[in-house]
Amino acid sequence: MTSTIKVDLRDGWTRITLNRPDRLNAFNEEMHRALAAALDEAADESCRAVLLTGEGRGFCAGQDLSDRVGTDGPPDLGQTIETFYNPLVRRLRALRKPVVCAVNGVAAGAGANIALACDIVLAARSARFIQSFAKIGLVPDSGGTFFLPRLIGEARARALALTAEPLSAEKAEEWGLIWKVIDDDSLMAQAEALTAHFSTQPTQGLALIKEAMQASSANDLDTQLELERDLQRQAGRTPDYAEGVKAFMEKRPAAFTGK
Ligand code: T3D
Repeated sequence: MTSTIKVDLRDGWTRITLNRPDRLNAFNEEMHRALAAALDEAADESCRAVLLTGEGRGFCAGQDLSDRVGTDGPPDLGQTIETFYNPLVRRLRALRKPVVCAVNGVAAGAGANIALACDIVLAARSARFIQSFAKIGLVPDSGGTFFLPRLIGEARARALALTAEPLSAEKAEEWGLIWKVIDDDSLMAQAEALTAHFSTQPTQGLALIKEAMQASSANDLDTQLELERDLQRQAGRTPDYAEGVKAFMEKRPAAFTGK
């Protein structure tokens, strides 16, 4: 049987590919479980960066809707959100290393918001982002109502969520929803190069940057300043910080170990 997730272990980083291309990599329970396991493995310190992408012409079409027909009575969608989607977003955010997302094609429903939960989103020029939920009577999940207004402002967030209109990758970049649009045929090479680069960088420091950025949405300036102080204290105690300063003074590239 074909695996719903492909995991490629590279030198210091991991590429995870959603692998249900016939369904545009829509999520079923098996894929959720396999992805959770892959991300748990990527939490190991031997992995210093993660690349998430999709197989075929789509990145991810959200929930596999064929699993939602023919049930007796209305399904308890809160249950799947609680069991699968919320833990997935929390896992991505909690990984103490950069997660790059290469959106290789359409990202719809939860698929769009899972991309936004990653640290850096690169998208193929042909990709589209669709908050499909309204079309089927649902509410954006997987952090959509959190990420969208923060990234692109409430007016655009509300319109995307209420209309379910597709947003082109170019517009997504222009609006600040994602980091960069890349020509389709260079997307994977550039995404892999960026992830490989992160795997050679001061991993503890990058994890602390992630932590600071994440906390800022809920904090006022004073609280954030205090957090920065505390995180800087931690960063300053890492061997990679010592190496970074030494390498700078010796005018040579730093040899970070991720410690
Ligand atoms: O239920 C819960 O647990 C609650 C959680 C919900 C989270 C969610 O994500 S809800 C939102 C679910 N997703 C959608 O509503 C998106 C549905 N898909 C689409 O609107 C379109 O497929 C796309 C706009 C994404 C792409 O359109 P297009 O024209 O490029 O491709 P297509 O022909 O529609 O899709 C290709 C195939 O994938 C097709 O199968 P076929 O006809 O070749 O056998 C299509 O049925 C299948 N597919 C695409 N998306 C899904 C799907 N099959 C099942 N579920 C899907 N989400």
